[in-house]
Amino acid sequence: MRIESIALAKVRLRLVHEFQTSSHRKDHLDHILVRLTDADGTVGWGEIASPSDPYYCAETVDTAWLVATRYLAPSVLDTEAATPGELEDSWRRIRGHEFAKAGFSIAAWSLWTAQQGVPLARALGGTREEVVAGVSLGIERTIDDLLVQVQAQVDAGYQRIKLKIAPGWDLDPVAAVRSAFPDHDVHVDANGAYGSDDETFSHLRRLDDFHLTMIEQPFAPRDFTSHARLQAVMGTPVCLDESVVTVDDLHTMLALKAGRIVNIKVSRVGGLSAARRLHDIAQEDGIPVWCGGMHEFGIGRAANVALSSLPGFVLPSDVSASSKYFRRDIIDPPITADHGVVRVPTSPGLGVHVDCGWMDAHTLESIELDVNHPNGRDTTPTERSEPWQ
Ligand code: OSB
Ligand code: MG
Repeated sequence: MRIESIALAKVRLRLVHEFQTSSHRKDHLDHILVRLTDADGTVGWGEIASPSDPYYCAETVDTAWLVATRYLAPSVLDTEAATPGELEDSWRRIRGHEFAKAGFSIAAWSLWTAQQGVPLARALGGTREEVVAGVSLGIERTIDDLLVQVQAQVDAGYQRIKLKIAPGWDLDPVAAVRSAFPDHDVHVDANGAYGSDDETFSHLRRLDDFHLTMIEQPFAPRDFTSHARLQAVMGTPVCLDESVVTVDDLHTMLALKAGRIVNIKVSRVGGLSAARRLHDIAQEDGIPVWCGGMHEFGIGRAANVALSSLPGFVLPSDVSASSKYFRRDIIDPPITADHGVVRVPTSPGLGVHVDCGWMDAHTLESIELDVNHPNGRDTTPTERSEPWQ
């Protein structure tokens, strides 16, 4: 492939239900969609699913836009590559900015697999025809509100429920959900909100009573040693999310026994090749993995579904149906789940169709770069209907 043009669009979709983690609350998402076009006209779509604010990781939508327009797009423009990995090599010297890179990586894989006529999942080494999805539920104002949310998702067919926790919102909501849903697969995610003092350790150990599948990222991203200390005294498996960005991080986790499960997020690790590498290492070490999400629109979601079809993804992934998040997704048809199970697309490439009209109607800003406009030209739609629907 030789990339002839690159289009970037910052697109806003409102969430059907606002979402609160240990750090903040949000009711909409601004993701950057990446469209790479090859010299032969083949198109590949990707998604930069960075949060707007630097609370989950250091990146934001604004840093991603800067890095995408100033560094990533110029590095792929007019570059010849035989495989997605070769295109990813063109930005190897850029440090960090994994979310921005992931958007380009997904687009490169989408384009290449479309060109080869193979489904993305198969090209990645996926072996499953369907993947089991779980839902991730935010912190609610009251425990009753949370129980309503859990009931709605259980009614929708999901078998695995992940609950966000934070100091002050942990044992009581978890006890309430466990007693209402004694047989469901329940796990908790703290997004690094806890301090690592002795009192917190004894407090978190009490979660062992609720036979949770795992506790995800209780401590700060770089704090591998506290995760190792907690895992040594806790029966519930510790799962790392924010801590594992690179292959070295995974080796550190394994060497220190800082957890027993890994959440692999395409965005957090810088793309599909990196995600697959982490999967391969975890599989060699017998560590179960699952695919985490960032409330992706249909493009990023399709990439997550493809990744989740790899054999080491043995736990339910955060790849629930589009309808859990958006009234209408930017892909048509949207991603659906049947009893919490999502089918892996079998058509070539990403296997989803982007609804460009709906996307344009929600585009806040867009730019296109090609050999005649290497610095980009503004393509922001002038007639935007209602970016808030
Ligand atoms: O920690 O997995 C996380 C969303 C935003 C930031 C961090 C996380 C999440 C989720 C949502 O849990 C997962 C999803 O449904 O996409
Ligand atoms: Mg998490």
